[in-house]
This record gives sequence, C-alpha cells and structure tokens, in this order.
Amino acid sequence: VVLSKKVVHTDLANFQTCKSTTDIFTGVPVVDMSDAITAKKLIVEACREFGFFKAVNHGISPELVAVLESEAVDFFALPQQEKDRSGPASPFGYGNTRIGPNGDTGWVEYLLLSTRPGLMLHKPHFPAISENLWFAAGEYISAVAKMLKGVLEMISGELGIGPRGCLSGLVGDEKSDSCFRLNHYRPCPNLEALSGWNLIGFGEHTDPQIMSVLRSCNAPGLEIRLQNGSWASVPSDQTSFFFSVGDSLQVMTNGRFKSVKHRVVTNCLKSRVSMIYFGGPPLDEKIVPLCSLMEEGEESLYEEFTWSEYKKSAYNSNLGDDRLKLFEKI
Ligand code: GA4
Repeated sequence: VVLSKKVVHTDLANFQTCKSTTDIFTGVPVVDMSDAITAKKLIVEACREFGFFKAVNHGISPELVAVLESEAVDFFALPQQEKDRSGPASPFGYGNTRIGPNGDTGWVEYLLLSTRPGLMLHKPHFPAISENLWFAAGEYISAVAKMLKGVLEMISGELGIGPRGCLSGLVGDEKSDSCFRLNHYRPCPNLEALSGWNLIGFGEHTDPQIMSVLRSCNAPGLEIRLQNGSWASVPSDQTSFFFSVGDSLQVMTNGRFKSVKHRVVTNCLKSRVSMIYFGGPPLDEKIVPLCSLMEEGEESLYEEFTWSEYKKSAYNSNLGDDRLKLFEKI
C-alpha cells in the first residue's frame, strides 16, 4: 500500500504527502485535571493505551495562552527577511520548511527555543523576536512546565513509584534540557494538483523527551498513530492541552508507556499555529527504567544511555526514524 509519495508539482516537490482519508478520532482520552483522583487513573490508562491524552480544566489562564498566540501570529507575519535574521534554526532559532540537520522538510515555519539555562539568555541571538514575545513565551513556559510536573507526579503516584519527585523533578528546573517550539502551518497551496493527497506539515515522528505538551489554535492537522497502526486525526481544541509520551518516558517505564507517533497534515483553508513544550531531563541524567517500577526479575528492555547521548543520536537521525531501536537490547 502506498502511504506517501513525493508530489510532482515543482513548487511542492520537496514535500511529502499523505492520503487525506484519515478518520476523525473521537476516542481521545479526556482528563479533567480538577479531579485529581480520577485524573491520575485516566492519565496512566491513556499513556499505556495511546501515549496521548487531552487535559481540560487545567487551570492555565486562557489570556496567557491568547497573548502568546497573538505574539506568535505577529512574529510569523513579519517580512521573510526579518524572520530570517533569527535563522536558520541550528537547532534553535527560526526555521522555514527544513526540520533538523539531516534533510527533513515540512510545510511549516517555526521558532525553536531552548529553555536551558534560561529562556531569556538566548534573547540576544534572535533579534527578530519581540520583547513581548519573549515575555509571553516565558510566562507560558513556566505555567506549562508546572502543569507537566503535576502530571508527572500523578503518574508516579498512580504507578506507585518513588521517591517523590523521581519523575517530576527531572523537568522544569534550569538544568532540565527542555525546549519550546512555535509552529506555523500555512494553508496548503495548489490542493487541486494534489487530488486527494495532503501536504505533510510535520512528518511522522516520536518526541525524544519525557513528555510534550501541545496547544494549538482551532485548526485541524494533528494526527496520532494508534496501536493498530492506523492514523487518527485529533479534533482541535484551543482551550485544552494535549500531552504525549516521549521516548524517554517509554524507557523509564520499561515500555509500559509507549511514545506516540504523530504528524501534522496541512489543510487548504486555515492557518494553524501550535505551541509545544518538550519536557526533557538534565543532559547528564541516565535514562533507565525506574527501579521501583520493575517487577521482580524484570530486566530493562534498553541499553543504558544518558539524555545527552540520546539527543546526540536523535540529531543524527531522520525525523521518521525509530530512534529507540538503536538502544533496544537484543
Ligand atoms: C522532534 C521533537 C521536537 O520538535 C525536537 C525535534 C528536533 C528539531 O526539530 O530540531 C528533531 C526531531 C525532534 C527528532 C530528530 C531530529 C531532531 C529534528 C530531527 C530530524 C525539537 C526534538 O527534540 O526532536
């Protein structure tokens, strides 16, 4: 079965496409964060089954999010040469259609920023980013990192793993190697030429970190891969946050949670702006199964590695590669 092909139209020749027949996924697990006891159970169930869930009643101020979105929209509306002053992304900065260092492309422009050792310390390198955008991103990142810590605490509580903070302590402080991404997907051009195919905005991949938190405007595009291998389109919801399990959490749970493959497909009508916080551990942190989780006699499915080693290996890979495969024990 042909799942993807290169388009022939010259302007778009470098971009992957996929058949635009994905099912709308109505089964996204929804977690009400205001009910902690139920939330814990649902989160763990969702992470086992999908590596993915949606958080509602999360307590993050809609104004905070709206301000960042509007700053992001203003940034992407700047003249191309102005944005290019903060690029090309290597890996941080402004990127346009090129993803990572190994030739991957997508119908996307983005800003990728590191939160280590402090977001603001990167400011001088990216002159096109306004004061207001830095400020809004800083506020947003603190709020989302705090929410993610809460989710990781719920996970360790529910799985009965300790000591307290063994998971949540890895993200959200200045040693944590987290990053933040603003993506802008312009509406897909020349749709007629594609006849039934859609341009890929961001190709299929798993996130290498512990967990990622995504929020997007009300435009479709995000798809996740279900355990049966089919792609399911996630209905957008600008008031909620979507959490996805990354490769590192898959290893730390010794495969109990699976990192979720996801991608973004463009549409012909609406621009999509998304903001993603990638919660990563400190660089020297060993990524190994949490010992309090392991059953008697259970062995790690993976060779031991540090986050810095894993990251290096990720940056040598292509977007769609199975990056954990290299670290699986045979
Ligand atoms: C995927 C998840 C995050 O967006 C990211 C991406 C990174 C990048 O865009 O610089 C990578 C990709 C991501 C994994 C493989 C490598 C690195 C592009 C790429 C081809 C910021 C991350 O941490 O890994």
